[in-house]
Amino acid sequence: MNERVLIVESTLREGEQFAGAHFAPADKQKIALALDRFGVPYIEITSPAASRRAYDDACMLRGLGLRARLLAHVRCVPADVRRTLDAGVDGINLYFGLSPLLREHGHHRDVEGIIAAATECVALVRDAGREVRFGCEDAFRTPEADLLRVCTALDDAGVDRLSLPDTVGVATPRRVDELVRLVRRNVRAEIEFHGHDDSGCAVANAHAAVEAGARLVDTSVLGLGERNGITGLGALMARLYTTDPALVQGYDLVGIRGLDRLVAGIVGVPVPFNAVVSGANAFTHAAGAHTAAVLRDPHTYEALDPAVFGVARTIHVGHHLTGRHAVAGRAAALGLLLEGAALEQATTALKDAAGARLLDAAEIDNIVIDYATTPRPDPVAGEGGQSTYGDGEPVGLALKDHGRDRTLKGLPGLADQIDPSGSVPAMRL
Ligand code: HCA
Ligand code: CU
Repeated sequence: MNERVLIVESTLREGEQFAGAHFAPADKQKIALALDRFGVPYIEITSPAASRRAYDDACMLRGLGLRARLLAHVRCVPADVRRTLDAGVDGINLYFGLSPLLREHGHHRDVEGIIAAATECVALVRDAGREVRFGCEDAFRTPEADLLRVCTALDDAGVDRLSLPDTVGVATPRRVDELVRLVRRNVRAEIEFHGHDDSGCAVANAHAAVEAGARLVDTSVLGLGERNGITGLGALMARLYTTDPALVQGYDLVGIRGLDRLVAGIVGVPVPFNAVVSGANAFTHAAGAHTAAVLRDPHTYEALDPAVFGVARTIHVGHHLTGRHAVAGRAAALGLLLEGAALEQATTALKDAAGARLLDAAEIDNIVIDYATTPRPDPVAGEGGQSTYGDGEPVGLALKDHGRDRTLKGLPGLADQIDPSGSVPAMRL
């Protein structure tokens, strides 16, 4: 059985570098507690040597008594390391730019100079009895010989982990596989991967790193980070779960949506519509052929079981591609019977109306109701009478149309759900 992947959760470090992110101490506390509940073994934070604020925040986070270990991301500068040790973190993630570009335009040290500076700092952390990691910044644009020279030297110096960051998001899964295997063959330390998403491969690259034997992966909630960010926590969980649930054992997958919303709210951005797991329509089926098949067996069009993530599957009913199975399902959810010729007519009417323009919830339900006036003889007990926006607050479903007022109160049937867009009725199965 596969071992679980160890997440180094960097929302409070890489995520803090997202332009526009400002985490007040109370925000950091909320995020750290939520990540701890989620089950991450490591939380990476900004260097306590970076500012008075960063130092105080590190002390505050340490005082929370988290199960997760706190790792500070610190330059290979002895004074910074000492200050960080004073803050009482569990470990230090050291780093140095290795690629010719970062050497030339950044710190101007050669490979031996990098090794000397890093080795001194590794010794300081080890002497203090804390965990120590070295990160080879821009590893994927560094000549292999230089990378191996640095990795083997710091492995000899006693680091617990060596990280291979794809700092500018140029790597591909195949290249990640090669480089992780190459470094692994030559060192004793565990391998960590940190991948940026500039060209859209951050999750795939992290997955490739795991397949190649990396034990740790850096993530942030929603992938927040420099530029367009890094491997997203929720997306990586979904990817790993799909490969083998053992890879994500111990993580509270049901907590992903809450975490995404919490951090999005703090940063002041919406949860992206296409976010893995948390996207508004991540578990919504629309086309008739899909909905009919999903109603028979969800595996037909679902790689992920929404229940694993605490989400309800929804069937979208207001589309010109909506099929009769979805319409019958919606009628059942409303406690009505709709079948045979009436079902065909209702489906045609719905397709025609939805083909002309976007319909709102009431309009769609009125079409269904118009063709299915017979209450279901065998109502299924359920919530009925209220719809919800996503899994958020309930809204009364008062339907007014065709000269009739219909308030669907206490109707038996499957629970209703309306897409978060508010305009599209869907059915929770
Ligand atoms: C940075 C760059 C970094 C470091 C990663 C690491 C990267 O912001 O300092 O040290 O694990 O992407 O290389 O985030
Ligand atoms: Cu980074």
